[in-house]
Amino acid sequence: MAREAVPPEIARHAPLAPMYAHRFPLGAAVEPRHLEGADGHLLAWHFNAVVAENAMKPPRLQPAEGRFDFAAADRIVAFAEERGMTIRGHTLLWHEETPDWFWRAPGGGPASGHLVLERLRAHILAVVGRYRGRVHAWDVVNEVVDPAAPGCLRNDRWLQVVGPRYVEAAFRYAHEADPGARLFVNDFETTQPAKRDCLLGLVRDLRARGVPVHGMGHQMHVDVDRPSAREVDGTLAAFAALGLDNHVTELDMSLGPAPRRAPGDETALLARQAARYGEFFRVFAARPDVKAVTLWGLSDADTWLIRGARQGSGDKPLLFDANRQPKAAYREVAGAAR
Ligand code: 9MR
Repeated sequence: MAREAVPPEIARHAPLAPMYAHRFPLGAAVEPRHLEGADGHLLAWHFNAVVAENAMKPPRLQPAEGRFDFAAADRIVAFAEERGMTIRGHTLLWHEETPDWFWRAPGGGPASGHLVLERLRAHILAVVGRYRGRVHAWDVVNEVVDPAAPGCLRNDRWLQVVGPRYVEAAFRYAHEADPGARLFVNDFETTQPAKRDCLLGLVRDLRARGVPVHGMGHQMHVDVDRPSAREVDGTLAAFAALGLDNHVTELDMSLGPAPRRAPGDETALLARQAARYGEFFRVFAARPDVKAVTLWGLSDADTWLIRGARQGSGDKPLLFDANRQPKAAYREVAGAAR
């Protein structure tokens, strides 16, 4: 995007990131299309950090073995670097986003655990190596924990084919590729006690074995009811007590399931949302272990909560409305910085 003057309808609102500059970078998840036009201006005006919502996922970066496509990811990185924004990397390993070729042996048939790990190493060295010194933190593994599983690790293909050591391997490869990068376990519902205990156990065990894990990524896809800011604070404290950094990696706040929303409810829900955003940011600002906060999108015009199967949900989870104008939530977040 050429650096044209910021349109007045954006420039008339105080930019958010500088209000938190003394505490943590404030980021948004974007697709390349958000680098243009009104979204590009909104991103550059209010945020000083960025993460690729999808462009750095393995099937995008390596759709076929050895064939890399960095075009979309590079555009996001270039936008950020031109503006001095920090960049998080998402993600190196996720059961939902592992290309099928990972699991196939060259002659057909299933790949061995050994081959899968070789492929993981090649992928991570290529990706983390390309952005070495530029992407400051990586979600190395995403959503690997399941409190209902016997050993707390999700019973997915990674576990079935490689066994539990895939987690450690991913961290070691990432560290090998960029010893300066901060490396994270990233997951959702980290305030849920059983899930939290699994995650605490996982990172404790990794650290005890000298695996380079530096932080916990808390997605925080929350809603207007749950979890409470106090529960969030308690969870952050539990990870900080292990000496880990906390990153809030995918924050958004759903108004809740559309069928349960009565007509006319929206005003009250948006007010509740605003108040809770304020409470959450007060917790983040008060905790030195919170080293980054990222919103999972820019505005209510385009978020995963209104795409695909959720189209028509009428959800409005972010700080800016569908016209890219600040919501009450923006004002509460700004207020919480003071
Ligand atoms: O927002 C993302 C959506 O556009 C993708 O279709 C989906 C599958 O790749 O992933 C969404 O982002 C997810 C993130 O990568 C991991 N945590 C949950 C996020 C929301 O589903």
